[in-house]
Amino acid sequence: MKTTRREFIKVSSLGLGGVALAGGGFSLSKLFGESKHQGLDMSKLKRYPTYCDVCFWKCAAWTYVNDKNEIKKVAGNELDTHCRGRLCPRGTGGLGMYYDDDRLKTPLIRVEKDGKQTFREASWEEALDLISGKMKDIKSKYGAESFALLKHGSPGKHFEHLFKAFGSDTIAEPAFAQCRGPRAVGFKLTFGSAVGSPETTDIRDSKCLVLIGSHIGENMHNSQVQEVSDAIDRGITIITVDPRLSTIANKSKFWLPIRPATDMALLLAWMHVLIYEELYDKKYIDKYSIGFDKLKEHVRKFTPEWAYPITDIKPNQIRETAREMAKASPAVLVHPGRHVTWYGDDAQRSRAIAILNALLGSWGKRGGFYFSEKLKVPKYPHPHYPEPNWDAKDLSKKYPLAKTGITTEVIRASIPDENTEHKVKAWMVAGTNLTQSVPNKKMTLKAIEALEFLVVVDLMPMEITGYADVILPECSYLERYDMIRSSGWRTPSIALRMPAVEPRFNSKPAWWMAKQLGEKLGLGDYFKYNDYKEVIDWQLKQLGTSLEEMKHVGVMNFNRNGRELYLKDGEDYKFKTPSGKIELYSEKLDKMGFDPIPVYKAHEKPPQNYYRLIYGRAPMHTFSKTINNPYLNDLKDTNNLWINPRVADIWGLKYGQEIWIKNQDGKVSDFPVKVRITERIRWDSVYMVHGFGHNNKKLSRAYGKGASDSQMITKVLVDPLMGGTGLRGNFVTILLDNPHKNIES
Ligand SMILES: Nc1nc2c(c(=O)[nH]1)N[C@H]1C(S)=C(S)[C@@H](COP(=O)(O)OP(=O)(O)OC[C@H]3O[C@@H](n4cnc5c(=O)[nH]c(N)nc54)[C@H](O)[C@@H]3O)O[C@H]1N2
Ligand SMILES: Nc1nc2c(c(=O)[nH]1)N[C@H]1C(S)=C(S)[C@@H](COP(=O)(O)OP(=O)(O)OC[C@H]3O[C@@H](n4cnc5c(=O)[nH]c(N)nc54)[C@H](O)[C@@H]3O)O[C@H]1N2
Ligand code: SF4
Ligand SMILES: [Mo]
Repeated sequence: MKTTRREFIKVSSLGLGGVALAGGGFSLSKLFGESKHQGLDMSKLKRYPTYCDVCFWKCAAWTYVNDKNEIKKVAGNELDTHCRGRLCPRGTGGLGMYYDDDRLKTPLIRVEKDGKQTFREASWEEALDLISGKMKDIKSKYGAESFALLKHGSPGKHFEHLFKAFGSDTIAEPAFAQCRGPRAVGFKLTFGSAVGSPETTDIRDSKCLVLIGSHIGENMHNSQVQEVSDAIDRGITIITVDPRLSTIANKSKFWLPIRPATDMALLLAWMHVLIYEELYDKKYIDKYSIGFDKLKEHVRKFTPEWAYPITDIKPNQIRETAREMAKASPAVLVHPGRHVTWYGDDAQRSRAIAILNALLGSWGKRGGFYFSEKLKVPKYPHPHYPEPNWDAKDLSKKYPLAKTGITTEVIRASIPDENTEHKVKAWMVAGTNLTQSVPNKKMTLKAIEALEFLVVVDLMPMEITGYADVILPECSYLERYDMIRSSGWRTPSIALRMPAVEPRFNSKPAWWMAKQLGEKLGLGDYFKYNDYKEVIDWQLKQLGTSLEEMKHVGVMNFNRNGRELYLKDGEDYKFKTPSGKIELYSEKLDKMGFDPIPVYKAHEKPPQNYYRLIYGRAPMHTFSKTINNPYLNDLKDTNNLWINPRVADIWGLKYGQEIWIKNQDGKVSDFPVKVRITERIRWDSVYMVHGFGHNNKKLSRAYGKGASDSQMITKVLVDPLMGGTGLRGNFVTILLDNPHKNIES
């Protein structure tokens, strides 16, 4: 289907303006006023550098503070490649993380009172003594390895150091098995390198961009969105494959509304067209790859006519889009996506995407994938970490290509009646709302029930905190130092995060908690500094600058020192694969008993009256963590369920009607969700934005608003290569009446 080009969602237009326009008692307009600078006299404000923590793009920014030490604004740093001086709406609204009065305020300890469990306030000393005591206790009973760290983002890094010093490398985060792990594995197997974060996609110079379920524009990764927006202005061809007319699909030359779970068939058919119409980059393939003949034979039968009944995409559209890609080659990007844990064959689908890029000769080419360069920040000296007897990777042995811990395997090893080689007895959870971000909540809760101890470090009273024995309140990124941001990019850069104000309430930075715990555990040698800024200053001096200098600039960009950004014509290049070539056929996979070339395998279809549950991002929210943010909640306070008009007709639904959903395993949504009837979604699927449906009443704005996709994901399609948890194999049906009515009355 061809669509007309419309103006693409611009970061700037959705940025400050969007947030400032929001009404409500706690809106930015109140803080900023109405004029160009929202009524602020910028000359009267002091500014402090930071990098944004609302998502993992880590845009460098300035925090503006007035003479009463009130934060007035967070704005992009002009020097920064991640944001090019402009923050996305979430970044602009980041000060809501600071101003949210629902924040955790002081350490809390679970106690029993009159036969009921409750939290009581505690001093830091008491809470940290309790935690270090438990850590020692677990270590002496079961070994340090049995104390696991489940983490995400900045706080996790500080605790990782503590845990490794303590003797535990039982560490995992959702960024791997719930996010981009399959992509890293698929690209590494093929090119010997992953695409990293920020991705090494050269959208700036690309002529054709293919997006496979990657919804840039709703996925608001800042400079990536800006590059796409610029590319649209200069006339790039975009091909979007998505069962939903996403924002970017709406701006694409081609929207292919694929039947969900069948992308592999389309990828194989595209390879077929490129090879059999001789459109692929012959010189590139001859010079850099191995296994072409096997690939050619493999895809011989995967014609567009074969793919049509599987994917619902017409053969002429498959051919036409393949030719568009070839026309732009090598300045063409089949985007690898980011959240790619979909159907359990995700590493193989990522590999198919990598192979397609190889056929188009785009890896290492302008407008394709560039070679990034990153500055290595020297490690602050500390003794060697002790060698643990086992670690998280040992828990993931059945997934031979998992290069890092798998959250779900750490969780499984915490359940007594699961047959695992090692047992986990206690967790620290830092910066991850596990019950929302890891599927199969029932399993997570079973593990939590069996744990001897659970400590949660968070900013907000998120659901996971409700299960903790001890809760430690971290201060927000605007109130703390953190590690130096060092980015791999076209050119290397570093950025500083420093506090603009003192922590609110009785909250503390993660580095401080880690150091206190370290000292209580007799690991003081690993924390030989009084303040983390000493670590940063030492590191910056090794890099030829200093904390003082970085406070003035926030960001420092460096020249490239290593190889060139792109491959030169005919350049010899050794890929970091076993053969030194791009591996279209993988001997390694073959030896491991996996398909050496990706194969299409049919996935389960929705049963009658059920629809596949798909989900994604909204531009103004990050996962579950921003839903209660006063400013961002003003912009969007609930999600709704996208339903095709054909389906709405069958059920007699009206726009805006409240319904409940039930999945294939009988799981019913806690809260109702409003219906959005739209042609923008296929009839076999329903769609919602992830992160809503919070069930902790302490989140005054987020509680009970919308439905949680996570709650419906009880079935997990596990990737046999690397343990990724495919989340899109769940089906829901519609309940018109409140299923909780009797329980509530
Ligand atoms: N169903 C479903 N599951 C998913 C996804 C999905 O789309 N749908 N997406 C997947 C993807 S791509 C990813 S990357 C993961 C993301 O998974 P997570 O990173 O776990 O995402 P959140 O649910 O936002 O949880 C972040 C937690 O960190 C807390 N936090 C925020 N700021 C701070 C801070 O400064 N310090 C501390 N200590 N804590 C802080 C928040 O309050 C929140 O509890 O989820 C994955 N899981
Ligand atoms: N605003 C905002 N931006 C974010 C984030 C955020 O929380 N908020 N999170 C960041 C993170 S950590 C990540 S990992 C990325 C994730 O962002 P992306 O990797 O871009 O996307 P997903 O969330 O996986 O993609 C959802 C899209 O896939 C489509 N889809 C569903 N099923 C199928 C299918 O079978 N085939 C195809 N072809 N498409 C399908 C959905 O309709 C939807 O449009 O976003 C990042 N950017
Ligand atoms: S993309 Fe937005 S939320 Fe993410 S770091 Fe940048 S400004 Fe912050
Ligand atoms: Mo992610």
